[in-house]
Amino acid sequence: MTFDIVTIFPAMVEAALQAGVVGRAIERGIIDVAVHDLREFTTDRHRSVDDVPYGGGPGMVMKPEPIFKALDRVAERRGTPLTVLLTSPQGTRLTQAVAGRLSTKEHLVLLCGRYEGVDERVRSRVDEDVSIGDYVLSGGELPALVVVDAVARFVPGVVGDDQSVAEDSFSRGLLDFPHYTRPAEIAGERVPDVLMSGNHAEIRRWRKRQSLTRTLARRPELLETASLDDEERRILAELQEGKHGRS
Ligand code: 4HQ
Repeated sequence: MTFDIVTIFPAMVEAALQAGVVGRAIERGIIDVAVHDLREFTTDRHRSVDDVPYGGGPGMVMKPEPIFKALDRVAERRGTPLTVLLTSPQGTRLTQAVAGRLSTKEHLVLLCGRYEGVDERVRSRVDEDVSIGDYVLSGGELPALVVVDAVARFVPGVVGDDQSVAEDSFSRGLLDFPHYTRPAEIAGERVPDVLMSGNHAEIRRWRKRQSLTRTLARRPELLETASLDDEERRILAELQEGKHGRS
């Protein structure tokens, strides 16, 4: 799978892509990510990527020509079909399900908006707007990186065996259970005995109960769509009857 990120801050995006799971996947050639400096597609002396809004008002608008040229270049290099995403607060909210759907595309292009946004005519080249949440950011670079990270994790081989995508709490629609590592006690707080018991069936049940308890307390709406197995349904029923305490 390939990703092309069109931005006026290529250094910011490139730095982030070198870290962690995504950085390793790029090194190994499992995904290919190219970052395109929008200014390279300008033709004027000042390399302008923005201009004043028609109709007046505050702020600047991203000029369409450099964006069209950048998209033409990406299409030339990658071939078709290209899926062009614009990061915008008006977009489809990114969820684990949306990330999974986007991971079925061969070539994703992420257009990072800055200023007040892009000239509306850029839309003719955009397949979908994507939002990472309801808050205002100063540019689309962080959202683009979020999309690449969440989508790339669905590409086979990107996430190592020991991590496992299927067992990711969110893939199952539940919040994660608590994690502990050594030491067994710190600042008077002990690791729960069950985790040191070596009883793997009981550990699995404890983790399920923890996930369900947290989800019920913090994100009860997730339970409406979560895919629960028989044991989880039983534990949830118990929790809802108020049995077995609070945690
Ligand atoms: N912006 N999710 C302004 C966002 C955003 C978000 C992106 C702000 C682009 C021009 N994008 N521009 N939230 O706040 O995706």
